[in-house]
Amino acid sequence: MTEIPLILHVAPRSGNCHKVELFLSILGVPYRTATHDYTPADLKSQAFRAKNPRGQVPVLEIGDNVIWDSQAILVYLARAHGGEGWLPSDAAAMAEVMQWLALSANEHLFGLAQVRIMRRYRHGNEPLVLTVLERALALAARGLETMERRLARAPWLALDRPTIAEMACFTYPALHREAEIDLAPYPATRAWLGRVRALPGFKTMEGID
Ligand SMILES: N[C@@H](CCC(=O)N[C@@H](CS)C(=O)NCC(=O)O)C(=O)O
Repeated sequence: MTEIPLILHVAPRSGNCHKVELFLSILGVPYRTATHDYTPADLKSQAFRAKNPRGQVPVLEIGDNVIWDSQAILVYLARAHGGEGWLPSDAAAMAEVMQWLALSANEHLFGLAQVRIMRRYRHGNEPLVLTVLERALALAARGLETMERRLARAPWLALDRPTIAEMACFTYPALHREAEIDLAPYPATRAWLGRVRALPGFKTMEGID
């Protein structure tokens, strides 16, 4: 059986790309890289957004499968190439590993990585100091746009059925009124909120209409 070649989309000095290259190297899995730059013409192009709606690296292509997000790529590689060792399927052990991926995706990305960018690699004319609200609004829009792109062509976020991706991504968009964020530009996401609400056993909370 011929191996499907792995293509890892990267950009210079990206710590998130390094996480993946580190693991590929430890696993001894062969791959080739496609290097991008941080200009809107590259990472924010329609062609690249078709691979990653967030317009970010890393992205891993395995034939027709395209995976974005360093945490998701690590999970894929661990299960596809690492057996039970790097990401066990035992419920408690899997959750213990996932806690640290969550820390990497939150505190490290929005703490250490942001401080590094601000102190060293601020690109172009991006203002150094955005208010906390401006930064949060930009991230909110990127999250909602990413969901909208997927939900415009599929009923559920990850697979052809509800998964824990729905559990993870429902609540804050559903609380948009409290955040004073208008969901009018996101019709597919609004329809999806309705589908999640219709799941058997759905439980609401104050602030969700
Ligand atoms: N949560 C994402 C974050 C990816 C990320 O922040 N990538 C940076 C490079 S390290 C990027 O593409 N920045 C360009 C941009 O956000 O426009 C992941 O873990 O892959």
